[in-house]
Formats: sequence, structure tokens, C-alpha cells
Amino acid sequence: MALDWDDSYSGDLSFFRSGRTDDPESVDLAILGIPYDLGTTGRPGARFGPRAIREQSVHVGEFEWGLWPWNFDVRDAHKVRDFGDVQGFTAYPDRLTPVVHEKAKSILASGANLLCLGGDHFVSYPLLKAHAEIHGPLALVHFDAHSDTWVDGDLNHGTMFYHGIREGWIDCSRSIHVGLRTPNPETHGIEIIDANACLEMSAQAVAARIKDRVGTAKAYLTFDIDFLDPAFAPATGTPVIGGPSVAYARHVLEGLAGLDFVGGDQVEVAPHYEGPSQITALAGATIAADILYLLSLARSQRQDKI
Ligand SMILES: [Mn+2]
Repeated sequence: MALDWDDSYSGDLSFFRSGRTDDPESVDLAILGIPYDLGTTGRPGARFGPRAIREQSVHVGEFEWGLWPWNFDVRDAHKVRDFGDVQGFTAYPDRLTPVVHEKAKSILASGANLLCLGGDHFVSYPLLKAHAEIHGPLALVHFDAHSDTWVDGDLNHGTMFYHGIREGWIDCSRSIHVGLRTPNPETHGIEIIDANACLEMSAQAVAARIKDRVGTAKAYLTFDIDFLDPAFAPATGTPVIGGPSVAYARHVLEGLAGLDFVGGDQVEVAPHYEGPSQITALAGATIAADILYLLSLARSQRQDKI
């Protein structure tokens, strides 16, 4: 795609240099930031994630031939636009779910697929609700150090998938956690490839296991940046040592091409805990772009079948 060129350190910000809009008409792939961190049980600050990710995404989207190792430019394959950040819940956590659910539904109703930038992981709750209302129960492909399926009546960034299961939004028989390295007493029947298994397995083998699990089901990809070892992603709310590298994570994601992803999110970048080089936000921006590519490939695959 021929880009209207802004330097990487100046000019307007949109995710992956895709351009801003507020009009979902004719958009194929929509990006939405959710600057929310009142669901975190650890260090706050993920409300600053969307802006930090967009800032680093300017580097990630620098080339008009697209992003390595994908062999095309997603902005040529589909009309990609950044819808900015959802607002209207500042200091009122009870408003988060209805406001984000309504915004997501309004974009999905246009036929676009949605990639969201967190925010703490609780933002996946209204997003899964919006997607499941359209597609039915979804295969959850979940990269994280934590299962976020704690059996607890409270709604926060460690319980929202338990509640999503109870609401019927998640098809546990097709779902998989990857990278777990915290206690997980109740699996709910979701398959697990924990962090030590990742260390033993090649990225291709992990991708193959995920593909076997999901099959042809419609899938939602959620990527908590704390999947990565804190050496690669220190700026997050609840870091856990012993995770994979960014390169490994990206190699797994590349291997997921072909799955029928209908939506996704990248969450838990909290940039105030960065060192000087913004590595966490850069990792988040790159992984979010990989998810955008997977959404694009799945969309093309569905169109080819029509
Ligand atoms: Mn986590």
C-alpha cells in the first residue's frame, strides 16, 4: 500500500498507520482501543496501553509491503481503519461492559471484524459477549500466564473467562490456554499448553496443537502481554517469570493462519512500568498486528467460500 508518509516520530497516530475513522461503513477490519484498568488485581496502568501501542505500531506498520513474515500488506487486502478509543466509563467501572458492548456491536453490525487494544484483560468480557451474540459460542485461543478462569462471583481481569463460560460465550471443548504458569485448580475442560510445555515444544508444534483443538470452529484470539517473559514485556500489571520470547510467540501466531478467527484483542500493556525503550508496547503493537493479519486471512477465507 502506498502510504501517506509521516515520520515515525511525528504526525497523526493510528494503529499500524491504517488511518482514523468513526464510520464503520465499508470498513473490513476495525481497530478499537479500550483504555480501562479498573479490573486489574495487580499494578494499574493498562488504561495507557492503547496510546502506547499505537505509538509503537507506527514502526510496525512502516513498510508499504506489510509486516514480516506475512507476505502481503493487510491494508491492501482489506480496508483497515482505527476507530480510536472507547470512552464514557472513566471512574465508573459499572459502565465499562454496557459501553464497550454497545460500541463493539455497532461496529460488528456493519460486517467488520474487530481487533481491540486493552486495557486490562477484563475488556475481553464485553467483547466476547458482543461476538458470541453474533456467532454463538466461540473457541477461545488464549495466550496468557494466567487462566483468568478463577471461580469467583466478582467480575475482574482474573475471572472474566469463568463468567464468559457460564454465560455460554465460550465453547470449552474447542478452547485452549497457552503459556500458563500460575496455579489453575479448575480447567473447565479447556486444553492447556503451559509455559514449560512451550519451552519443550517448537512454535510449529504448539500451533499445530492449537489448530487441532479449534478445528473449523469460529475462534476469538486473546493475547495477554504477560504471556511473554517479563524480560521481553516488563510493563504489565501481573508479570510472571518463565515465559516465552516475542519471537516464539510471533512464530506460533504465524502458524495459526487458516483458523477461522472472527475477533481478537491484545491486552495488559501498562507502559509506565517500561524501561526507556518501550519494548512492551512494541511487542504489544507487533503482536496486535499479527492478530490483524490472522483476522484478514480468516476474512478472505470466508469470502472465498461464498
Ligand atoms: Mn495474565
